[in-house]
Amino acid sequence: MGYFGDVKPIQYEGRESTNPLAFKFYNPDQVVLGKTMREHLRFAVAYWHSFTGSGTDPFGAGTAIRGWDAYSGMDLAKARVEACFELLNILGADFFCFHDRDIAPEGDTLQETNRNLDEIVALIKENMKATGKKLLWNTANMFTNPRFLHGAATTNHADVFAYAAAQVKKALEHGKELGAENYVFWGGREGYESLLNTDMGLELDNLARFLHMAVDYAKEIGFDAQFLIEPKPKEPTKHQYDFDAATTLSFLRKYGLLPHFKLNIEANHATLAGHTFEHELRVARLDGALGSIDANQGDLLLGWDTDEFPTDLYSTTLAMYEILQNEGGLGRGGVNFDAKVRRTSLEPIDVVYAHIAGMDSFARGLQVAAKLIEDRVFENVLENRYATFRTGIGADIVSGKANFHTLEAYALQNKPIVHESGRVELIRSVLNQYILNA
Ligand code: XUL
Ligand code: CO
Repeated sequence: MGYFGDVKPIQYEGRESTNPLAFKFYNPDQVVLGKTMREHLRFAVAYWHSFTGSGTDPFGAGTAIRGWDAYSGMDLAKARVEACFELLNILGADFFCFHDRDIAPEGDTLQETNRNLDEIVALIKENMKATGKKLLWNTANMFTNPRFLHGAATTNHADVFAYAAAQVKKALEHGKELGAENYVFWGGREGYESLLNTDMGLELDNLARFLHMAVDYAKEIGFDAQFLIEPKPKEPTKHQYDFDAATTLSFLRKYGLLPHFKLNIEANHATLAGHTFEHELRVARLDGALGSIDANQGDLLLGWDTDEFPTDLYSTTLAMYEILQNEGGLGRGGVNFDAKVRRTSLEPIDVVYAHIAGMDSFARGLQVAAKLIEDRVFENVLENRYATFRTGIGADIVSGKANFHTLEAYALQNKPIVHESGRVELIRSVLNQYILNA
């Protein structure tokens, strides 16, 4: 019996299956638009939710019943590694992701912490070798320890900046050791509580300095992972510097960092920022900066990050539509389930059901998005809607031939403008048909 019960690797059984331990849509080897589903989706399990998390909330203790509960310290860390590779095998997921502090306990000193990490990284490496599973990305947790209460790279205290640098240096070395495809920066404490005591200019400059140093060090050690920034508008800080895709891209551009970074877009972070997931993906994509996604969904009735497993087919379809339109799809990125089972879903098998639900939702989203693209559904909509920019004065605007003189002359002699319907409701009902029938 493993940590997740007596569960065999999950198989694809098709949409009519009633077996809860089977995929209804995710068929890894099925080819969609020239690539297999496995190649398109590159599913990853998030260590922090599925192995480190326990179901705590601000009002109550953990509720999850897990086979590693009896262990502590390094034994606990080792048991979690075992559980991780067991789950990857059950799900047929090729990737996983972790923060340094998810995989090994902190010691009394940075030296001891690093030794703990080295030991677990070696164990992870053995398991990766034996199973062929890969690290989609790793990252440094610079938000849980009280040391980071004023921030990490955006702290007011230079010693904390140095500590954070030491932590990321080590994480980059471990990323290289494990052949990570990406390295993520999510700045949990990189923001501010009050402008009254905040030197925003210095903090942003320092954040950029920090990221440049990370780029330089990765180059120095030959770690060629794709660097990703994960935007989030709030939580834990009231105002996070990486608020959303547009804010983050503008920061990267200002500081000359854009050539070195792409974005890791998370669905629940998008909705917290008042955007849809697909909006954030589109903004990133238009800048050639869509790198990877954190797949989850928020509860729109709640104002915090609920990190639910993604089951909303509208969202997964429109997300996959953006990803398929992205040059090279997700490239070196993937679909990382930054998602946790609900506090009431306390049994280990719930973690398996949750991932099946998420994987099937993205697989279905992929199928529907591919069909929408094949049938040029949205392309036709746009072609009609923007037709006036293909001829006459519109073509002059787009080609750069027009100026205020020619435009004024045109407007003065023009006939009254006649508009056509945007047909949003019709388009939505067509989308429904595709989701139901594609
Ligand atoms: C927090 C969040 C993080 C990042 C990695 O909201 O999404 O787990 O994905 O630090
Ligand atoms: Co995330």
